[in-house]
Amino acid sequence: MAQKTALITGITGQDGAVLAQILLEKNYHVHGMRPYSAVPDTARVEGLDITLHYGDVTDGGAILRLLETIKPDEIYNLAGMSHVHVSFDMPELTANVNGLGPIRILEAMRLMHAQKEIRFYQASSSEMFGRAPAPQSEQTPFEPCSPYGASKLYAYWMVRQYREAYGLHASNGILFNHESALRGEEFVTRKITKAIGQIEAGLRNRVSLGNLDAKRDWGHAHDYMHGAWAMLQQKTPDDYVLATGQSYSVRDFLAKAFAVIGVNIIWKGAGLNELGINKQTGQTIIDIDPALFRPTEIHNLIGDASKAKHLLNWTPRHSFDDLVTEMVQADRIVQNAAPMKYGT
Ligand code: F7E
Repeated sequence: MAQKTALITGITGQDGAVLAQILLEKNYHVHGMRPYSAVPDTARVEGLDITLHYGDVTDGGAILRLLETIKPDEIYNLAGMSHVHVSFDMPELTANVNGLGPIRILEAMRLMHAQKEIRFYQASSSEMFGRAPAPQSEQTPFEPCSPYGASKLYAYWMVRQYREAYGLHASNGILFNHESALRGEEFVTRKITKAIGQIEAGLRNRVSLGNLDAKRDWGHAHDYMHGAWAMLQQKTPDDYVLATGQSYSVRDFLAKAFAVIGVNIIWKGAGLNELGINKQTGQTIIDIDPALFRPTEIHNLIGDASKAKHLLNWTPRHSFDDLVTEMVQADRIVQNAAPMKYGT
């Protein structure tokens, strides 16, 4: 079989790095598009046999030229303004990158359609479900409650529009939260595991967090990027939810993560005055920072991935316990044996 060529936008993020490794293992030529950054941002893809190109989903001309140059078989659009809380402060940028960005790629594909069929994956998000009651599946009506969720929902509909109107092979992967040791430190799971490593090493005393009672369906990025690849191997484009079907609160994540280093938490106080105390030492290790609460919050996400299980034969291989343990172990400074790498 001829070697395939893939283009990954957002290759410098967690998902881009994990997907690049998966595609290299499958013998793809992997090209990555990355935006200009004044500070080094390629640590996650260091040493991988890939070709990096400057480009940005806000620059339609750059995208078209890139597609004409590398003529990919598959495009994975992982570029995005991915932080939900930040999207409240930058709604226009969020809409431009997450909402219009995919359209610039789809337009370029439309222009090239006569020359070559290109398959397109859009990183849609469980954040589009917002306040819709759990469990959420492909049939659930969307109710986004953040600028991020609304921007992703616009892109979701435009993917379907290009698929139906112009016959493009374009699919939406509606992915619930997915994490790994490569997760950005601004997301709650990695923020917690990074802090645990530092607290254990005596480099800090505590971690400040926002809403501890929000529940998320947390899976492993490696499982989810494998699912993204599987979507583009289908003859017909479609939309799929990827999720574990189980949800845990931030508080549950904290308890499991601290337990990995042998620390039990006792909760004292309530609301903004709540504290997490190290049961063994009596020291405060968790406190609440009101600035970390969002103007509107999603309280509970639980995905129903039956369609992906049935049609893609996809099933998550990592349990919540595996995920938490892997992330904490990777961030341990004391007796840290694990290099920063996603699990297999
Ligand atoms: O927040 C709560 C916060 O920022 C998870 C992105 O990949 O998944 C991710 O979005 C929960 C929220 O992820 C802190 O309020 C408490 O309820 O890790 P997160 P997210 O917003 O769910 C979806 C599927 C995406 O598509 C997004 O791109 O944790 N929380 N305290 C906190 N969150 C953060 N970040 N920091 C805190 O201190």
